[in-house]
Amino acid sequence: MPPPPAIANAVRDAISHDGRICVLTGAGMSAESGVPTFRGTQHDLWSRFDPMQLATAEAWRADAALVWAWYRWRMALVRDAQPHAGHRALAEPARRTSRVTLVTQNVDDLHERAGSVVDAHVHGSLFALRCFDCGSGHEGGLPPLDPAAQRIAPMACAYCGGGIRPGVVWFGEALPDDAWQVATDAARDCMLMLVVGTSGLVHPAAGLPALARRSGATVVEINPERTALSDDVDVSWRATAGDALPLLLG
Ligand code: BV8
Repeated sequence: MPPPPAIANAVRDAISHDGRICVLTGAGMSAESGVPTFRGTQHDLWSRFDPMQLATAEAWRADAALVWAWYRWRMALVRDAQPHAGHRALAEPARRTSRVTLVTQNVDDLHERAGSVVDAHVHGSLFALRCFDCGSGHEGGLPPLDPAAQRIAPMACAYCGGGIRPGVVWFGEALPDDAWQVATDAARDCMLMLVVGTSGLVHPAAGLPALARRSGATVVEINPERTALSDDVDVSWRATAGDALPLLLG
């Protein structure tokens, strides 16, 4: 199934006019690599927990061992996952032109492992560990994981003894200034924005497509389902990232 002509033409126009292309990805980008989405219906060890509840500083203060076990499970799952053809297709144009800015809401490293340079991880990274209390980075390795463990005491900070947390942005926490600046600049400056695999429910990242559109860009959504963004994009392609991106960019 070829890309819808409107989308193929938008990509061709952007490239032929040497226009900037901003790609915004969400959890759906990693779904075909086996990484569960936030709002999907996966049945696993953690499906009885609500990520919105666990991905918070409050949850960490209340039960850091439960939250840390959830992240250790997610880190191991990402480590075992492989980038798919969609990740690799996104990495191609970036090698050919510096006009592509990749902004991701995802905290995994699948884009990087496919060869992309991620210009902005607006929600941080699973693997950038730091102290919850003093903020010091933690470069050490991780102790062996018991995959069945549902509570794992966080490692202690070498400097202050506080708990080592994942370097992600929890709900209620501010996005990293530098990543957010890159993301908003790219949304304002791009001629085309490809929005791949996001429900458009998490702010302020969910506002990036509207910012791009207000700034004159063509906004394309690639998602097998309708989303909160669908009424405000120029064209939607009901397709998965792994199917659509190789057809569009390969
Ligand atoms: C902040 C890291 C202020 C953690 C994540 C305005 C309006 C309403 C609410 C708010 C607002 N402003 C702020 C808020 C509060 C809150 C928020 O947005 N709440 C919503 C949800 C009600 N936002 C925040 O708290 C943000 N912080 O605003 O701070 C502030 C300012 C100054 C000082 C202090 C504070 C922080 C938000 C970041 C939260 N952290 N991740 C972790 O991962 O553990 S967000 C988390 O959701 C992931 O990063 C994920 O990427 C992200 C977004 O979700 P999606 O990526 O869209 O994933 P989802 O599962 O929802 O959808 C998947 C989609 O993929 C679906 O559409 C599906 O159809 C599609 N799909 C499935 N398979 C495929 C596919 N697509 C393509 N191919 C496939 N194969």
